[in-house]
Amino acid sequence: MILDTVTLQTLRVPLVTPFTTSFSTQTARTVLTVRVDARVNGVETTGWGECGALAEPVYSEEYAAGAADVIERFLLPRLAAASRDDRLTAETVGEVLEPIVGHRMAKAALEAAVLDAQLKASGLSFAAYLGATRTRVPSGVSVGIQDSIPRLLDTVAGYVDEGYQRIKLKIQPGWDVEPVRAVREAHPDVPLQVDANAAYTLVDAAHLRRLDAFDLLLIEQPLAEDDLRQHAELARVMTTPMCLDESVVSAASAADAIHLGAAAVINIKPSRVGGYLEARRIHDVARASGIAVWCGGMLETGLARGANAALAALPGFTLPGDISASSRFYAEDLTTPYVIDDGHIAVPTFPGLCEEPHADALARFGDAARVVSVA
Ligand code: OSB
Ligand code: MG
Repeated sequence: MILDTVTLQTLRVPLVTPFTTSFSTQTARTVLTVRVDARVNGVETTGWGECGALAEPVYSEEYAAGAADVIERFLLPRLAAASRDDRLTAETVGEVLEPIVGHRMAKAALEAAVLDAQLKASGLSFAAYLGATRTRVPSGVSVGIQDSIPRLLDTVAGYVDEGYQRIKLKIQPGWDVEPVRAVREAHPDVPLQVDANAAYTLVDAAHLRRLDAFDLLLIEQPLAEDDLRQHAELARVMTTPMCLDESVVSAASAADAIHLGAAAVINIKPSRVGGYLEARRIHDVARASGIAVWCGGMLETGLARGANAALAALPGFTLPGDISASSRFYAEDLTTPYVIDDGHIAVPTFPGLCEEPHADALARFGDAARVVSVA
């Protein structure tokens, strides 16, 4: 692939309802978009990616403005050099950017845009490229921390009525056992799980064990990102399966977590791990070890929601992901909205990872696009 230009734009897309986790309340998604204009074997092609980084470094150390900076200052010059040496493909982006430490969400956005451009040039869908084995994936929903238990029950009932096949409740100290008990009593059979976003410490082990009473599919990331050994210790005293999100940043860290007994389940978020290709490697590692995986989310817009669905259509994704309809977060998506149909999201069949975003949505939600020449 020969790169011509890369365009960065930061959007602020309003959320239909505030989303509260143990680390923040968001009322809009700040999303950095990457557009790549390139040629593959002389054929002009355009690809799009979005960066998973939030506006603030509260989920991980990355944040949208920082991602834009590292892309422009350090990542694009390396991609441009690889392009000039004629060794740039989606499959080489990872190794070309490897000397820059960390910044996985920034790298993932670039890899996605290059991959989208490459697949569009050859007319191949992302699902076909990956070897996906399903045409639709079961849809789960992540439910933020609410003001009261009655409000939580209303919110959950609404999602159950829409057909969501699995409910994930965000928890934090002071919002855990009682809300989970209330939802379990109202929905005795719904597949239910919780996500603490690292809000607890091992001192809370006895308290967290009370969650074992509610037949949860899993507990996601109760402890800090670097507490792998402590997660293993907590896993030994709880019957609820331990799932890691923030702690798993690569296939190597996934293998470590599995071998330490810190993860019985892994949430695979393509952005968190540096891109879809590393996400597939984690799927492969987990599958070889008999560890279940599911696809997590970062409030993706239509630029990445369908690609997540394609990833989740690989055979090792045996639990429903945080792949909900566009309407879960957005009144207006950047592309044709993803819809929930019979509890599922359809895996896209169009070439590439995403549809071209609607120009009017980019104009309404976006700042001035910044074209970076890379020739
Ligand atoms: O921990 O899974 C998480 C959103 C932002 C940051 C972290 C997380 C989440 C979610 C929402 O739970 C998942 C989604 O539906 O996109
Ligand atoms: Mg999580």
